Amino acid sequence: MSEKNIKELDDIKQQALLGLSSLGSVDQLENWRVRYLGRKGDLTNVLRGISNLPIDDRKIVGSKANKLRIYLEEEYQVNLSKIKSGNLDIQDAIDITLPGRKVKMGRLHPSTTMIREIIQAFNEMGFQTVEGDEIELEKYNFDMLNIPADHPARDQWDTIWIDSDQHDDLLLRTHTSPMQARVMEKNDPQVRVIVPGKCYRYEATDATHEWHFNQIEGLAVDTNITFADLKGTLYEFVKKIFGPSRKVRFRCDFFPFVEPGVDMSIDWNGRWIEIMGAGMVHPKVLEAVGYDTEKYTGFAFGMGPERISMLQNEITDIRHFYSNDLRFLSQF
Ligand code: FA5
Repeated sequence: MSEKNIKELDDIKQQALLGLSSLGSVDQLENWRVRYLGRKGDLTNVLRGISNLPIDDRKIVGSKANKLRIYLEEEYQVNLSKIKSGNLDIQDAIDITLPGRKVKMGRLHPSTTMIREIIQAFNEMGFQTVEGDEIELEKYNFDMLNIPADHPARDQWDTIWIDSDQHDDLLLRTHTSPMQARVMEKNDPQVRVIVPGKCYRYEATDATHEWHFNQIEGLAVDTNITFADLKGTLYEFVKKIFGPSRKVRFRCDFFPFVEPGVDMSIDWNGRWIEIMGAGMVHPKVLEAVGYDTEKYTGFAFGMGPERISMLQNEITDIRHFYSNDLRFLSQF
């Protein structure tokens, strides 16, 4: 008989403690007290029934029930003072008189904003966006672009090589131009793509040079593409980004993968700032991907969006972009 009562007391204890753990206010605690310790409460019922038990059981059950009553009363007091001191009472803990504070929102990095703006300008001119890997093979970064191993032009792109047991020809791409070859290898003409992405060079940094930066490559290949198409496309791009009256300068430049080659600069308070290299795709590059050079011609360009953002937003040092200073980043 006493076993049944003892089991009943154990159950009451278990339920009472479980109920206690989810209480948050004085009212809830009072309900809890009435349920377990009140005149008609679960534990009081057991205590009342003790007089009907056989004499031996009375002692055992009575002592256990009394211990439980004392224990639960103590728990009640402890929780009451906790709630009153604000530790537990969630409702009372919220000070609704505290003025609201503005939530700090994140925002796009200025490089990302610039890249998206440039991509949009070219998408509107019919260029499709593709992306490539930052870890590249020497073959695509150099050889396929008419820059063989002994070519002095390689020095122009100081390369960060990747140590690997299996490969001795892995590098962090120094420009986005390897994607020219990769896109043409996979697609027959016509091609009209824009390729944004990160590039890396082992070079000293200064106000206009970072060792890691973004580039946006452009490539158009078709029948009858001429240098006039290149100039027209880039003028249109400058108009879209800088407005109709910004001065632009083309100058001859050398890149082994174009012929003729140019660089394009933008007027910045009376100074020319170079923003991209460009030119007509070299026949050797077209040949390397199996294009018919009698039939197809193309133009290509590669620009630095951080440099363009500097011009657009009057930023005097490119190193701000990656120094993670919120005073700088939050201005854009
Ligand atoms: C190239 O990287 C050629 N691949 C561009 C090209 C593509 C030419 C297609 C012809 C045809 P260059 O090293 O000049 O060229 O870099 C192109 C642009 O990337 C620069 O005009 C500049 O805007 C940006 N750039 C280059 N080096 C850095 C650097 N260290 N930090 C920031 N921007 C850079």
